[in-house]
Order: sequence, then structure tokens, then C-alpha cells
Amino acid sequence: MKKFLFILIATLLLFAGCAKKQQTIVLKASDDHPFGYPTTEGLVYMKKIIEEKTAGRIKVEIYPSAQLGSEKETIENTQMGIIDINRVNCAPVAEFCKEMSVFGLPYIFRDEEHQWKVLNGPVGEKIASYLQKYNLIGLTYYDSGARSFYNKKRPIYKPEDLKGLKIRVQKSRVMIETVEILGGSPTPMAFEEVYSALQTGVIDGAENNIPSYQYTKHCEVAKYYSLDEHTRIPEIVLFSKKRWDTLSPSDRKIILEAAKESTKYQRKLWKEYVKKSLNEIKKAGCKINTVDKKAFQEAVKPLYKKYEKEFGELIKEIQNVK
Ligand code: GTR
Repeated sequence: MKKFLFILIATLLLFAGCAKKQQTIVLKASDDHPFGYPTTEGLVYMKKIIEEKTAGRIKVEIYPSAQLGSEKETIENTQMGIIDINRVNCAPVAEFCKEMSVFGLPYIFRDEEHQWKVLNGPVGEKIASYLQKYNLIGLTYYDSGARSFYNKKRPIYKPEDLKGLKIRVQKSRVMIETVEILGGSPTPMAFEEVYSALQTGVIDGAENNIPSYQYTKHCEVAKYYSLDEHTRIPEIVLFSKKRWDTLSPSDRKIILEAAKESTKYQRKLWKEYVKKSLNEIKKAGCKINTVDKKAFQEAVKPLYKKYEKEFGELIKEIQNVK
């Protein structure tokens, strides 16, 4: 009898163990853009791969359009494990992980090719690995193109033209300092508030890539888009370290690989979306102009002096990528 009981209990425990192993894992994912935008669609792609590879054992629920809060809030909630996957821009992330600021330095990337060599190489990996100190895991980078200034008042050709303009920036020190050094008045504000701030005149302009400028309809209220391309700060897909630590190595591998795979897809979508939104803004009667880029590059040099003290090594490592 004793023996029978023992076998029964052991079998039950074994079943319970298996059942636990098979438990469904639900991952909450956030993005501040709507479905249809390349970043959110990147997450949709990643979700598909994860759910397929785990036969639905891991499910990903995507909350688009800043439903889970502004970037700063969602990053905090990712640190706390309330949000599991979070696609955000590296500018607000740099407020948590200061090493990431170097990606926001104006003109740190010579061009798109240089940028992706850095992001996909050891420097990109190293900077992402610093996130762990701040309870975050960096899964992969996404494309965000280049950010330029736009405003309601006039075209910007040279840094002096920014004088007196109130320019909304992301909540990020490097972005505030960039606008300052170029002569504008930086106004940090959440992305979701920019449209009405432009409309009511709280700000004169902002800065962003063409897709974000277009679909948010900022282009309807601020017609001058000046292609200074001062930063190519990328997007990143974060994972909560708190949650990550509870996952099995094989699940982590699936998630990481799905994320990396989704970058290839997102970058393809990005290129198409840029073309489409460029057409749209032209149709909407926006005035796009080129600028004296050399003058901008010259004007931001003192910022490098400032950041050299803290991040000189990282800056050099990025610049040395050929
Ligand atoms: C976009 C980015 C958003 C957000 C926004 C902003 O390009 O994709 O996540 O950072 O810029 O300016 O706040």
C-alpha cells in the first residue's frame, strides 16, 4: 500500500511538473505608434514568430498607440516587469541608460550604412548590454531614419534660423542640449502632446523623421520641414529583465531570434513607409528644404567636447567603425 501511495504521489507530482512547464506565458508588448506603422508591425512580426515556434505556448499581446503610456512611463514599467516587451526610441532610454546617449549625438553616424554597421556590430551589442544594469534587456534595434526640424514659421537653412523658435524635443538630455547648442529653445514633451501643442502655439516646431511627421498630421500644422538630419537615433526593442530572468534559456533564445528576425522585416517596411509619407507630405503642400549641413555639423562640435569626458571611448569606437 505504502509503495502504491508513493508511486501515485510521484506520478501526480510529475504531471503537475509537466503541466507547469506547459503553462501559457503571456507577454505584454507596448509601442507608441499605431498598427500599420513600421515599428508596431515589427512587433507583430516578432509575435508571429514567437507564437509559431512555441505552438502558442508563449503569447504576445500588443498594445499600440501609447495605450500603456508615454515612452518614459513605459520604460519605467518595463523595468518593473509590468510591461514585458517595449519598442521605444533610444532617446528616452538614454535617460535611464546614459551610455545610450551617444547614439543621439548629432551626426555621430556618418550615414545609414555606418549606423547599421555600428548597431549590428560589437559596439551596438556592447551599448545594448549596458541596459542590464538598469533592469532592461536590449533585444534588437529598429530603423528610425534621420530626424530633422520642422516648424510653423519658416524654413531652416542654417542653425541661426532656429533662433527664437520653441522646439519640442523628446524627454532626453542629449536632445535638449542639441537644440540649445543650435540656438533654438528646447521644450521637452511627450510625443502624444505635440500635435495640440503645435496647434495652440505652445511650441513653434519639433523634430522627427518623415514618417512620424506625416502620420501624426504634424505636417498639417507645421509646414516647413528642413532636412538637416541632425540625428539618426535608432529605435530599440526592450525586454523586462525581471521577466527575462524567469524564462528558460530556450524561450529566451526563441524571443531573441524572433526579435532579430523582425528587424530585417521592420527595416524593409521602414523604407517603403518613408517613400509613402514623403509623397503624402508633398501632396499636403509641405515645404521641404535642404540645409547647410556643414554649418550644423560645425555648430554641434562643442557638444562632443562635453560628452567626450564621459563617453569619449564609446564615441571613438563608433567613429572608428568603417
Ligand atoms: C518617433 C519614435 C517614437 C517617439 C517619437 C518622439 O520617431 O518612433 O517612439 O520617440 O519619435 O519624438 O517622441
